[in-house]
Amino acid sequence: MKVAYRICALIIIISVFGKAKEVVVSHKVEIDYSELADEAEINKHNILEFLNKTRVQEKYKRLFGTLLNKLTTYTKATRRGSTRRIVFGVNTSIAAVPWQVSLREKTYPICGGSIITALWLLTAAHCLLRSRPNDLSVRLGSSWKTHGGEMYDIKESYVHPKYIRNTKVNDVGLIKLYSPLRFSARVLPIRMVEKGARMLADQAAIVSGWGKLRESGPSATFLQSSTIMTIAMKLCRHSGLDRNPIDPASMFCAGSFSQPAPDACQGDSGGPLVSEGVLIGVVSWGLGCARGNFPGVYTRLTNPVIWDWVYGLISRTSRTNNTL
Ligand code: 4AZ
Repeated sequence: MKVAYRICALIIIISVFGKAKEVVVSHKVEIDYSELADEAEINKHNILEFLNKTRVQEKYKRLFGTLLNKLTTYTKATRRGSTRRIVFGVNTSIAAVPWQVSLREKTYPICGGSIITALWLLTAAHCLLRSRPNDLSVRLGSSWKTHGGEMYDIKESYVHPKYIRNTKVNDVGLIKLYSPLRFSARVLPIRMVEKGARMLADQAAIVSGWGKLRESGPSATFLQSSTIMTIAMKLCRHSGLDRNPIDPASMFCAGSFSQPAPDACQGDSGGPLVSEGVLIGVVSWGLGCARGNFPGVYTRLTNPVIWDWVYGLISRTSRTNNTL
């Protein structure tokens, strides 16, 4: 009987300490049980007596209380933190979205973009309007906004000829690099959607970038991403957005308008929206960020007016390169 008690008590101790350790590891909350564990080890032959000592019970309660406090503080901090991300996004390694680039004007980050070939990057037209190619550069292959990866100068930039500034119709632009990229696990192109492909509503897609973490907040230093859903045009037009014109030919909506939900924000513009491994959209515009009733608006890459222009440009230069 006594032996059975001892075994039970040992199991309890091991599982309690084991659990505490698990929690500690998974949440990176550190608490030192070694003193208690050492004492338990010394007293293991008389484990019940050891556990029943008031001193031990007090100590255990105290330690458990500390652990609980730390966990509560940690949970509150992460909850607070999560409202500060891409706007409800999560920290994301560049290796998960290796096509993502950071577009800079005189080293100041202004927009996102996507690698579509070794020589060409896709972004939003409105990201290219204010600057000359000489003032632009890109950082790629890094999860951090301000360091790591590689910086490349830009040789040429192009804005869609039918881009309309005040309505953001055909909001797409292309960037040509001086020399082809060396691809790696952190620098890879993304396949662009097929021309005229049928786009479905309620499809999951990943949006990423170093844009603002909340509407009038700071921007991310570490890459953020979030899974959002494509929204049927009929529904989108009934959202809070309908005060502003949504051009169904060159735009589509994604995100949510029934509750505050993940959304792109200022600085994410030009960045990718990827569904099932295919680039379907470019972050274009919205009214504020993650407000609930205003989903994000993305450039519709399946639109032949947009698709033909992109392919026309990138294949014209690869033909020219072939003849060199
Ligand atoms: C912007 O200003 C911007 N919530 C981009 C996306 C959204 C809002 C603003 C979508 O670049």
